[in-house]
Amino acid sequence: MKTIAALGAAGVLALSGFAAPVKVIFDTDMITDFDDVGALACLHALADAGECEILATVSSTRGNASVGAIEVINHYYGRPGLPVGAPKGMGVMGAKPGAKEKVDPKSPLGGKSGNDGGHYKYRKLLADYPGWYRHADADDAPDANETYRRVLAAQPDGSVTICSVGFTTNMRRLLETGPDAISPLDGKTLVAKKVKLWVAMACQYPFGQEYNSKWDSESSRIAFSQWPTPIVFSDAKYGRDCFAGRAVAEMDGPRNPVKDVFAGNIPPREEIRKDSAKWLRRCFGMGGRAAWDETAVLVAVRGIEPYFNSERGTFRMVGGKGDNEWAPDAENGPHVRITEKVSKAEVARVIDELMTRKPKHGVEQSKHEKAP
Ligand SMILES: [Ca+2]
Repeated sequence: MKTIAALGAAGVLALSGFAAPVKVIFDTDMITDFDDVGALACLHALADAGECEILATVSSTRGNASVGAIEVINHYYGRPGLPVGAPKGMGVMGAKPGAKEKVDPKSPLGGKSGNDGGHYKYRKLLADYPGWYRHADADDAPDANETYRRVLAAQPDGSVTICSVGFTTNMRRLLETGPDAISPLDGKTLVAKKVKLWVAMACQYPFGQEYNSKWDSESSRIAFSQWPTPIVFSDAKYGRDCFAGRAVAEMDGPRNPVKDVFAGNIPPREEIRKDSAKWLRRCFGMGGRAAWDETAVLVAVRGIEPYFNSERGTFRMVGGKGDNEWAPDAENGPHVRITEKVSKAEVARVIDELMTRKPKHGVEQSKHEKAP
């Protein structure tokens, strides 16, 4: 069994420059912000280049268009059959974090004033790309536990990287699964046997509330404290001023769902320039949107070394309100947090280059030119 003690954070630091394609399960909230779309686009571009193999793409939210949005992007890149899933019975519901009510998938599209926390962009994606998805409502998708267990059971030992850019609900639920028809192993044993690494976009460094950790904080507490493999964190501080996506928003050529999402949600340069409060500049920058999730994909597929330095330490959830802390521990820290190495502008250029690549096996562009 591969444990943190056996491989250790020190071993993670050497995990770069993989010769074989990295086997990745991608776990995203796809509920409000849209760096998730950039991250999934980067992952597909890296798969097209033979750098990774995408095993599954699951949502960490439910009662919304998250799974359908994932499927639209998978379809664009010519991988419409990728396994998907969503949590059942717990987790962040609806289109606004913490919402108790389900959002009606048939509700009017487009308006930015609705109480949907920004999920309108994903419902719009489904409306604009009809026929490109199988699950309009994430609640109709398979249980993420089943997807995880089926995919993991079929893979070689110690071969799978999980890249999470959303909530931790699925990881917690997976750890709590028991033996079933898919595998005689319980969740924790299955993870320890099959998973090499969990790359998590999480952690407010050095202390605070981070979006992905806090909204299902009990799952974060359980998952991060009980996870039996190394974990690398791409923390909120790293990504918040690494801006990417304007390149894809402004690229020439036919429309596509990645371009649509970024073009529809990045403010014009002039608007940012005039923003006296500098709020837009902090959120978007001239380069696009903060690339929290895309950096996690780079780490998952290319490793830490090409673009990042790192710090060993311990991540833990503290209290009951979704706070976390990071305690540096260069000698014995079980976790790793990425830090700056090459400039963030250079990292953003790498991300932009990936996001603007034409899909290798993508659908015929002409087929969706007719969409509104
Ligand atoms: Ca996300």
